[in-house]
Amino acid sequence: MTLLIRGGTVVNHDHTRRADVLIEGGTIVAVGAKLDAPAGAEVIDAGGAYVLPGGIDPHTHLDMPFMGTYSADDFESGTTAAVAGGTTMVVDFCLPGPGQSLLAAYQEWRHKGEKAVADYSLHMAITWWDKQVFDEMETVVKTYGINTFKHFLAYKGALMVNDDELFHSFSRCAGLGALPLVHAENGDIVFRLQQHYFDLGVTGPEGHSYSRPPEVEGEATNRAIMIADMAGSPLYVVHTSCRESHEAIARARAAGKRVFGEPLIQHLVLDDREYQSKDWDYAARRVMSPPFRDRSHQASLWAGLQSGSLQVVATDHCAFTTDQKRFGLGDFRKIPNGTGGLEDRLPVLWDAGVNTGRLTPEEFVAVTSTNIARILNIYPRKGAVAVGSDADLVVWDPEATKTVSAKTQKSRIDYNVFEGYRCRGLPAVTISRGRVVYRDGAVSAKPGDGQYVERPAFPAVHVANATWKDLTRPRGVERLEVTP
Ligand code: DUC
Ligand code: ZN
Ligand code: ZN
Ligand code: ZN
Repeated sequence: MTLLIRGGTVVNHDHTRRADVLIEGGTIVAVGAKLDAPAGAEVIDAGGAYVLPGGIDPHTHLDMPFMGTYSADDFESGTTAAVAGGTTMVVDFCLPGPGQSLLAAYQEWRHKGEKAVADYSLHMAITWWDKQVFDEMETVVKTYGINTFKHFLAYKGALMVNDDELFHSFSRCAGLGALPLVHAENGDIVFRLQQHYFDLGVTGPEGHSYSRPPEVEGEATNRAIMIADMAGSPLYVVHTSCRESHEAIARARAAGKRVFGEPLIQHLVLDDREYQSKDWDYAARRVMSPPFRDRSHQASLWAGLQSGSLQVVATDHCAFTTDQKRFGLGDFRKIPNGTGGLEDRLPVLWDAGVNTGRLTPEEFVAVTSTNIARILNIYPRKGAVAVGSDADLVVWDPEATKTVSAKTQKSRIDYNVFEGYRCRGLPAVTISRGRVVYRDGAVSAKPGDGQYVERPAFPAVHVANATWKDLTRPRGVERLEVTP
């Protein structure tokens, strides 16, 4: 199949130019001025619109067993929402059940992923530590093409790992050339604060926000950064939501540490006044972890994206219906944590970022696609409009407008946390590996069209990583070796 996108302005993270894009068999084969359409090629007239690399959302929870239920969007509805919003690849979290082998969990998640309409990849969660986990991590990296391992410092009694487990796992990541990810909230203190507010009679959704203040995130981010440094691994902090966490990351980077931070689109534009709503459903629908913050934190997150101390904008798409949220009526601790955003991330970020002058179109491409492709070691296959790259593209109309509404969204849930947000700048056409998957409001991709994307380990970065080793290690000891 041959496709020519004519008359657009191609935006990459590092340059912008008027160029046509020629695609053959799923791959970009030419980018240049006035390309001829080969016989039989389909031609898309970009009419002066932008042509961007497809969005990559590195943080989704589709069909995830969590808090007594399953997230409502699965790989079919989730990736359908993604392509309708200009995102052509998601990276979801493979979450082994208690005692489950990582290898069995991987097979389970690949099975879930068979319904994906767009490309997907997986992170592996490490939620306890033993010799089997140590051994299986190698297969996960070398055979399954997963180079990222997720660690929760929150969700005490469920997913949370302690510092000993964290140090072991980070060290193992370093040895395998993998990147540890961390959900940074101090789960012990969250647990205490939850009990405290509940005992005071705070049972509604506002209790969720009170019990997870920025300090628990700042503490956990600093701790994870120091542990990663001592283990000789880089670190990726998911859903960086507050000044305290951003400052820890910026400080670490200034000290030479490879630490990355990922704000969510929700935290960039929504704030904690939402939890004060008198409407229980309204507030509970917005319960996620970390919670929306006081508005003052938003300026810090935007500044991080502008300066490069934060690199990626994601969604943590983990959607629950209102009925599911009602599991927590009378006790905010039981409200399933999570919000949606897959369809809205690019349009809302363009409007709040590019239209306001906070981000250039090139910076928009960097934080929605290129930076994460590089961090996940799939660049330039993904994240670039370049010869040889997968033809995952968005024809982006900067003048098109819409008002976000649950009535028209592709997600299965019955509300949208961005409801009423007026966006200017929308995907006109989304292309996944050379096929049009979205145009004129309709998704044409089918379940199974999405492919699993393997991500190889990155050996070289790790030896260079620990700043700590220079001070304390005997000569010749590259890395503290931790075994089970
Ligand atoms: N936060 C959420 O809001 N949902 C899923 C997991 C998480 O960390
Ligand atoms: Zn299967
Ligand atoms: Zn999380
Ligand atoms: Zn998450």
